[in-house]
Amino acid sequence: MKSSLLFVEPPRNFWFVMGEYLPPPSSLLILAAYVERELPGVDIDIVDCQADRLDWKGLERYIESTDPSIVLTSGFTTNAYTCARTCEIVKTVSQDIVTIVGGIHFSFTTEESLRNYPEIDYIVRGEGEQTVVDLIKTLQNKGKISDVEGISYRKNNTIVHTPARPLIENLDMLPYPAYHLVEKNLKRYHFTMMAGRNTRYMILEGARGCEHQCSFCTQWNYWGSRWRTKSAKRIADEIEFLHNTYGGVFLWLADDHMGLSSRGKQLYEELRQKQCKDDIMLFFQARIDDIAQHPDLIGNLREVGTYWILCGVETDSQEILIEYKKGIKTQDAYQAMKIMKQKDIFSQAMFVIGARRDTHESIERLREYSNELTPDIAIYTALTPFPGTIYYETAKKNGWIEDTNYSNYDMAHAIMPTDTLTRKEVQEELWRCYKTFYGSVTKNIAGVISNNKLKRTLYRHMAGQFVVEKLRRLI
Ligand code: B12
Repeated sequence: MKSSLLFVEPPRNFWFVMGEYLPPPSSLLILAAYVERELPGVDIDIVDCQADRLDWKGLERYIESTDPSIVLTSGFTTNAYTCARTCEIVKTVSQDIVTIVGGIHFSFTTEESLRNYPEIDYIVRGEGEQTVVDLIKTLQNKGKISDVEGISYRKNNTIVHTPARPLIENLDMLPYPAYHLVEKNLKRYHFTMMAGRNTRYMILEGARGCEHQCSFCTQWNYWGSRWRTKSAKRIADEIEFLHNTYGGVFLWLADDHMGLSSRGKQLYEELRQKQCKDDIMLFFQARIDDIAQHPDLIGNLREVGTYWILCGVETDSQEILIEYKKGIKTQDAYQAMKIMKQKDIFSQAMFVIGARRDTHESIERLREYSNELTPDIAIYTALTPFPGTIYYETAKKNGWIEDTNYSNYDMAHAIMPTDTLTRKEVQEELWRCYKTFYGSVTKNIAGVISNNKLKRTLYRHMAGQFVVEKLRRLI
């Protein structure tokens, strides 16, 4: 079998809550880099429909004209249908093209996805690099598919799941993401609200998984309850490489949390030796307890380019935090916000509404709490039962899930009611959260004319994108 691989980032809807942006297809770039290194004779192409402005018809034409032997695509729950649609288009072009999908959503819904989408040939479960290389080689050599660990597929009328593949122990062995395969698009990747329209946006990965077990999150479960990190040196080298080679400025570290205690200091030591530290805008996610315990490290990381930190505050209710298995105290949030302010870091706080015990009153308290915390930006989300989470299992068992259309699983749509609120009321409460935080005229005027450039951009952008109005329309 000839081998030419086409990685597809399908046409997608963006998450309007964060305004206008165009992200690089990070999962595909990370995966493609490994395949390119391990299978040097194979042709590899990446088509990014967003950046190339291709709609579904355009993608079909692209596939027809490039005639790949294998098409690979990736998605998470809310955009999984775009992967299925990609595979469907592939099969209309030619039944002979093999389709492979991977990522969190498909890994947790293998049976359902293979049943619903006959156009998907193989699902790669979990960590993709070694499995996909093994699968491609096996397809090339017409080998025994059942010997490939970590895949699910249909055989006759049954669905076969081969045993899970062990995780890669040393993430430093992974190559740098294959940005050279999307070089013509580099100038297009941006995140207006976070860094401005013309600032080059790149995503890199420093760790996989999480050692915590939040009940609404898929990540820890997906990565086998482990947190594996690249070395601080490797992360700093990768940052330097992306900046020096491709001009990356707004660099988004994809890790689910920074892990300040275990690598904050080392990362600082490594980055302070790099010249690029003065030119980059580093973004990462961190836990509020971790920030509260390490004010100095936050200051250090500010010195080496960190300018925006996202943290999950979730709720003001200690009971709900316990239900979420979050392992933080509401008090940590005050401390964390204060530290970020002192250290001149833009703070993004994430909140969740719609827990089973949430009421109008409890959500009102959450609104007051989020206002009191005064993060630079507050993002409110509706509790979403992503397949693979503890919450999904509980919600499914109890019949709480009212909306089964995965494309709405974007955390801006209410999917479940609570004990006392209908789903519509949860949606309405979500809108009220944004209205309260961003709707205040005084605050908006202060934001739009703020001395802080980021704050100015944010408020102008929020107003320009009509985010509050878009949320109202979801009710
Ligand atoms: C960067 C990022 C974004 C970027 C864009 C990412 C992109 N390139 O499209 C932005 C900011 C736009 C974004 C938006 C959203 N995101 Co986001 N995002 C991430 C983040 C932080 C990193 C993604 C990444 O590059 N990971 C690194 C790669 C290497 O990991 P990976 O994707 O898992 O891929 C590996 C394997 O899964 C597998 N694999 C994956 N795909 C494929 C495909 C094939 C063919 C194969 C063989 C293997 C394979 O191989 C890879 C290497 O081992 C992740 C968290 C995380 N750490 O992954 C969240 C995450 C994916 N996002 C999430 C969510 C919920 C969202 C939003 C809905 C809302 C929100 N609150 O942020 C929006 C939706 C946007 C939309 N409408 O599409 C959730 C998804 C949960 C779920 N189960 O669906 C995650 C997991 C965060 C979390 N902790 O819950 N996101």
